[in-house]
Amino acid sequence: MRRSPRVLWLVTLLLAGAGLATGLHIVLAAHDRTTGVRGDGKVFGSAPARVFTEDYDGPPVVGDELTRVPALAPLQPGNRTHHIRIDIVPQDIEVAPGVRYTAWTFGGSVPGPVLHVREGDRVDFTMKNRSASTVTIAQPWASASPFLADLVQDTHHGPASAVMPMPHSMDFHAGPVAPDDKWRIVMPGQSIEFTWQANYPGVFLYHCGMAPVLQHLAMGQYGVVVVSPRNGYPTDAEVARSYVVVQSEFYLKPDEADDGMSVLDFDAAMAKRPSQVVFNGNMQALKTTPLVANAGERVRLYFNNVGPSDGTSLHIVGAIFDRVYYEGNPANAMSGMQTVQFGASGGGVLEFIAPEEGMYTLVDHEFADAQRGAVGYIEVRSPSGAITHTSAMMAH
Ligand SMILES: [Cu+2]
Repeated sequence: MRRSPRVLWLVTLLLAGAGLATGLHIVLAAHDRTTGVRGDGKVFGSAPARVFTEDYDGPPVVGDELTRVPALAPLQPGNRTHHIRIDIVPQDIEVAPGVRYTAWTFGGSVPGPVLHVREGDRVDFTMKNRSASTVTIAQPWASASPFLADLVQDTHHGPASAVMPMPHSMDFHAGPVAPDDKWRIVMPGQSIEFTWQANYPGVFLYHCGMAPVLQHLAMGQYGVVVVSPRNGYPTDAEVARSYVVVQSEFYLKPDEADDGMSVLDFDAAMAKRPSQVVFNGNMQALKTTPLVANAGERVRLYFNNVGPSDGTSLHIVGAIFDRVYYEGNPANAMSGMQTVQFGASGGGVLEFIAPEEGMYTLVDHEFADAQRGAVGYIEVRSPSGAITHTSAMMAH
């Protein structure tokens, strides 16, 4: 068993988690929770989270609103309540050519599923910590969610089931709630249910909040929630194509006990020296499968820079961000930006007009990070969608 050397520190972390969880429960008892709807439609306050055990071994991701990057689910008209499940499952995945590690994931991939809701929607969320059992992530459950159907098509991760018992939690940046209640620690085999209201539009991070958070983020526990504005963005009618792009860092080193695998290099994470910086969870994701647009189209990116510890200077070689809604809020509109900066966990909606046929490069203009992998291609075809032009790929 290649993981036997890790058993000791896993047990140590489990004990630390149990101690922290007990502390949180004491804090919870002192809270008074009231529910209120404000005049502007925002809701603050919801029922306490419920931690329980369930005999559930079904699909790890359930909900029509959940997709795999770069896809975004369509929205139904009006406000609604979304009943979604995203379980925690460890998976062996590849993040760069020849670099595989046992990721801690939400739903089976890094990043986890993209959730799309509308401002004012409610999310009824369920999550089971299945880190102690083997979970098959795609088949036979592809119909449970577009995310799982998309994952069957994934050509980059090459996921394989893994077991790594560990306490985890879920923190939705999109949900303003008491973190010591909703984001509480869930032990292996336990489940949690809670509700939150999408009060603000934006492109929000979600992630595990178990200490040390740096470790759980670096291991792959993150994804994004897109909350579309109640009244849309001013440019909605002009947008021809939309994509979700998530930037994140990995801190990996070869596993001395297994020459086929890598493991977390926590010293490198503390020193902010990533081994890879990638778009959509894999160094090759947007290189071998470029985003596509036709010349003249307005293209929208829903972007989040996860970190866990580094910012980004997002740029497209050959294009200008015609309109940017910083953090994804239509009130934060900016125009004509060459480069947009995002700190760790920051996001936004960025639009550009595809100038003419050719191959464009999405890049973190902090070029040490581009060297580490933060490069993706946007293939712009002719206005009719035909490819009539062959270009040499720029070297980055
Ligand atoms: Cu975690």
